[in-house]
Amino acid sequence: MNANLLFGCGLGGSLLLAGCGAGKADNAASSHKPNVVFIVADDLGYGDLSCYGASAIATPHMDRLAAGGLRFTDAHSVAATSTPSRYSLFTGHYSWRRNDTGIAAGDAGMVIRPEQTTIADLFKTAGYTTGAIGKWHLGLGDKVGTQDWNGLITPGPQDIGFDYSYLMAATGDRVPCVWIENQRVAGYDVDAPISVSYKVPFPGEPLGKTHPEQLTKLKPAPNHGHNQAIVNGISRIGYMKGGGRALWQDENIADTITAKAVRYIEQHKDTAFFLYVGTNDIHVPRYPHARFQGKSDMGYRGDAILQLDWTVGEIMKTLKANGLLENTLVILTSDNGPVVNDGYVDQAVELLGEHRPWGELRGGKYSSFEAGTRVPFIVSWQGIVGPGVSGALVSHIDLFASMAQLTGENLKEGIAPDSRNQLDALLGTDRQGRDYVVKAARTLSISTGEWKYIAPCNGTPYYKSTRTETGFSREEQLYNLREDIGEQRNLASEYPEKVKELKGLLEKEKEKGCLLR
Ligand code: NG6
Ligand code: CA
Repeated sequence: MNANLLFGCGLGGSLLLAGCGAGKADNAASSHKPNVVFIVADDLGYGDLSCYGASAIATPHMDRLAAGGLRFTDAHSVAATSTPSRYSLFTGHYSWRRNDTGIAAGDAGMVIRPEQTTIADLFKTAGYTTGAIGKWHLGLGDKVGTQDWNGLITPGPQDIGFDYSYLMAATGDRVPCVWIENQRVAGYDVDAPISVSYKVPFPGEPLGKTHPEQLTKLKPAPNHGHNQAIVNGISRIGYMKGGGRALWQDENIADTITAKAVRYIEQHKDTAFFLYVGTNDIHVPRYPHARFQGKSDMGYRGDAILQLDWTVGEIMKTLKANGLLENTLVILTSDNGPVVNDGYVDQAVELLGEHRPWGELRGGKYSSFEAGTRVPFIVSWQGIVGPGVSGALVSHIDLFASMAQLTGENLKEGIAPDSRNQLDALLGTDRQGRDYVVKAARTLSISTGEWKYIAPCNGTPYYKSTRTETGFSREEQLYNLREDIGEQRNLASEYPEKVKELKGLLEKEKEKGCLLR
């Protein structure tokens, strides 16, 4: 079949309008289906980019992406922390329907089970080659604590649709602190076999709490944990022994992820590819490369934003250099909202100044208030999308079904059950998007463009350690986001009908299962 027909004008709705309707079908035409790149930043806040209003920091590369593409103002991750957020993005299944999708330990078994169909499987079925690079945080291996870090770790990304993977198992602040390439430790050091435990320390191994003098790069913040295994002068969550030459250097993490992503693009430029890049920036421990240290006025948190911006710039530069911009859909977003102090003494709080990582929103990472899940979201596809700003209500949950539409695949019953095709919203021809989005923290919330309801729960309203307003309350909460984007006035008692309506929608969603812990 003529690919130009399929992907220039033949897809009906979306591309017909976006591509051919705009008279730019030729730009979309290529010998194969459009490449797709998801860049998922970590803990990047709604207000952390200059294109989203930040003035204390400049993010020129991400701004350029936004200026040439579509910048969304009402886009949501499914959850306010990483594991459940990424789980939903990859599976099109609400993480809160399961009780085992909470923040994964570094030795967690793979949260997405091999029998599940992921967005990577979808792309593979559509003839793509698929890659996952960077932060994973979805567990590896079968069951917690059973991985052999010295051999093949299985099941893994290959069992859920990724042909290639180069990953950190969990987070920068969790052991094991090694890269895992195609389910084996990259650069494995035979002289330093690896053991990992989240239960007991290894005798003789230095810990943050017992050997603070070895914390040459970052110290854990009081009352935040992060005082266990010391790797590379930084103490982590969890215990680890060995690794030797395979251990990562935190200052090189962004360079490594960027280099791997660049190489992936270069190697696959002649075939349709789907690439997921999970950046480590701007999660803790923030320890950017010397090139970025001190380059913002905000300490390492700001420097990490600049480093992230550079990563995005390098990826875009590579697409451009290989002539791929007109045949590649790029989505840049964040897994959850921002946090300033998340466990290390890095002066993020002291040097924040006027910068508001959450923009005009309330709350942050972990929170049911908007900043927990309303995230930066930029769609770029030269000649097809934008430029512009879209207020359409969109959610990561819909990426799966939207990519099915993009690639011309039908989703079988039961696959990505919570995902809906919103390709037109992603490409900008529909400026409405969803009727409502459901977001998870300790409790669920639901918002239409205008109204927001937060279900009552018994969580604490304020996390002292991270200084987060959680939005958790035993009372029902209703906010009018059009008039009160900062969620200051609870209108639940004034608008009981609205509460009933939103609660009803939420209850209906929950009928298909809710095991939120
Ligand atoms: C928390 C960690 C936090 C961060 C988070 C996961 C403590 C006290 N805090 O448990 O530092 O690692 O988990 O963040 O341990 S996420 O963005 O990957 O979900
Ligand atoms: Ca995160």
